[in-house]
Amino acid sequence: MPPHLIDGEPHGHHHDRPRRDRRPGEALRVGIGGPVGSGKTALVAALCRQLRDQLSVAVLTNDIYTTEDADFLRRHAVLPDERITAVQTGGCPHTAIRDDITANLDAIDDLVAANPPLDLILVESGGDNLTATFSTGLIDVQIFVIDVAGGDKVPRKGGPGVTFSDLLVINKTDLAPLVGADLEVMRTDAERVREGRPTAMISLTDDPAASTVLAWIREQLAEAAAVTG
Ligand SMILES: Nc1nc2c(ncn2[C@@H]2O[C@H](COP(=O)(O)OP(=O)(O)OP(=O)(O)O)[C@@H](O)[C@H]2O)c(=O)[nH]1
Ligand SMILES: [Mg+2]
Repeated sequence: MPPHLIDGEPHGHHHDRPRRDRRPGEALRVGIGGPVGSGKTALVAALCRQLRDQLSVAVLTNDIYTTEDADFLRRHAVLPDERITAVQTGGCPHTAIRDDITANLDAIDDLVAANPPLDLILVESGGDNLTATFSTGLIDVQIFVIDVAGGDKVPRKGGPGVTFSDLLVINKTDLAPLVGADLEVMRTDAERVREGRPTAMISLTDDPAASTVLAWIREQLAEAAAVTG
């Protein structure tokens, strides 16, 4: 099944939360959150592969006890080592991206210092549950990634990530027949709780370029460039 955007209107909704003050020339920071195993790191890898030749990209990962996600990205050489860094969050991954974001901000400073001027920084949150969201002091826009294997009830359950993220990604549509998930139900429920915010249904297995998410990121970059010059 091809990737599909539910809401085709790229600028069709109003921002409903405060935004970080981006200074001219600063990288756009995109948060990528969502439950354990939904495909956040796979999406980060896909985006890096697609964007690294045209843009200056860096990645920051948040893991609970390890640096596994950063190690995976390095092992697969999606970016040079100095463009990938990790924060080990200890017990509470959502605290590090929502409440006490100091370690993340320090890590971003380090990425900026170690590299030529950056256009884009992808910040992956430690996977935990449906309640994790990023502080607007840390990122400019956020993507929330859920997957089909979690069941077709997930969009209906809502939660801040599912409802208010700037882009909801429903990944692993290739698994729908295997787990008996109804994609049409997921699409309709997402549409209802999100009230016009966009949703992308994708399969990184079928579309390793993550084309709909990529198009959305390019749109965000263009919009950000128009604002700060
Ligand atoms: N079938 C299928 N598997 C996928 C897809 N996308 C990712 N996966 C697999 O799902 C597993 C988890 O993917 P990750 O990218 O590690 O997920 P994550 O959200 O980063 O996980 P945590 O960081 O541990 O929370 C991996 O084995 C991926 O290969 C997809 O579209 N279809
Ligand atoms: Mg991960």
